[in-house]
Amino acid sequence: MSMRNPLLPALLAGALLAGCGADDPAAPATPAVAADATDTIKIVDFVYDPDPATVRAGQAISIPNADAAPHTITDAESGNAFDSGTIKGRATGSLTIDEPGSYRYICEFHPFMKGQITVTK
Ligand SMILES: [Cu+2]
Repeated sequence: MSMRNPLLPALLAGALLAGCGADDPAAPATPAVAADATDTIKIVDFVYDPDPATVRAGQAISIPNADAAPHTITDAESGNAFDSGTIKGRATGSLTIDEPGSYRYICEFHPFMKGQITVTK
């Protein structure tokens, strides 16, 4: 019996190639919903940041308003699913959304201010 197996190098090479090939599919996109979630939406120069935003249901969102003007974060569709109420200039508001979903919102005072928020469980 010979130790030399003419197929062995080919088998090893095949195993190595298979191992390499398996690396790419083995690196799936991490479900980063939780990591992307924020608890703060800033308002600076009449712009919401981040936009779009992802938050967790029931999580209090802090809304620091850096402008002199008052702003709100108000549900753009029904107008009453959520509403931060008036956040005075240089003040910080707060908002909690309990119902998971994807929402568009506006500023009640400046309807040209638009944002999107995704609420995850
Ligand atoms: Cu505003």
